[in-house]
Amino acid sequence: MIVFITGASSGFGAEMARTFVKHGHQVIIAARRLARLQDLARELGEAALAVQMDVTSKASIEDALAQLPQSWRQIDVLINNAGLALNTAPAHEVPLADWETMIATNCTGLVTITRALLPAMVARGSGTIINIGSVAGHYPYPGGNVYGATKAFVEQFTLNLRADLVGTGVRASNIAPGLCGGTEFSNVRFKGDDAAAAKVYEGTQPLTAQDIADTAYWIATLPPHVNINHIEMMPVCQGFSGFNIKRN
Ligand code: NDP
Ligand code: 8X3
Repeated sequence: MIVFITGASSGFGAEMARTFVKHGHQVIIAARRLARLQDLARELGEAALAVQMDVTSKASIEDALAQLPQSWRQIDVLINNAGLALNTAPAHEVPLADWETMIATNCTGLVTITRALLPAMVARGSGTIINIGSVAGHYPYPGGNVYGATKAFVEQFTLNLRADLVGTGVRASNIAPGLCGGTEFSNVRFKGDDAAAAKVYEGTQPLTAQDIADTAYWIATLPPHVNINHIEMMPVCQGFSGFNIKRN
């Protein structure tokens, strides 16, 4: 299989690339930081192709796809993993620019690349799209505001893809992980405050990028008649809180 992975310069995306290559597949690894991708491509050898791409730019997506060598163009699996959370400030304080960046990356970027690759999958009668959502798309929490909303979009977009793709042979799945350590997610969210990022995982045994990669690999390699619509994952140490009630 040829697997196109967005956000492969770090975290889940890099681990997914390693996992698919370990099982004999080819990966197109895309992100903005080309040097990181080139390091990973060197590690993975000829089975990996590094492609610089900013999913917030339609032109960048179009350029990246136009430059794919002929032998890499039949993409079997698209993993829409590129994404980010910015900030944990409440809605009335968070900079609007942070919201705009999350929407541009997690929603607009995801649909733009999906729209670009989907017609060829439908024409071939096979293909798998795996979107990376979040538990934040199902459960609200303070400071989750637009991040959670973008991941709810990912969930509903995936289900609506399913509605359109019935009978085409093309599959669509949403993986919604909870607390997952060992990636740059919180470093990005806290804008380089690595101490604050580390605190998120203190005293926990979070999910790992390998857990997510194994799940993506499992979904992509199920028999072609099986579609996982959505799968929600949490570490055993994570659960739910009650409703927050302000009392006088
Ligand atoms: P990382 O920050 O480690 O990885 C995010 C990846 O997205 C990087 O490779 C980054 O590459 C890429 N990316 C960000 N913006 C863009 C852009 N504009 N264009 C192209 N690539 C971009 O985080 P994770 O691996 O943890 O997160 C991966 C996905 O999983 C995200 O969608 C996140 O929301 C989701 N998630 C994470 C959880 C967690 O707890 N870690 C839990 C649930 C969901 P570069 O900067 O080089 O462009
Ligand atoms: C990342 C998980 O709980 O930080 O999507 O929103 S959480």
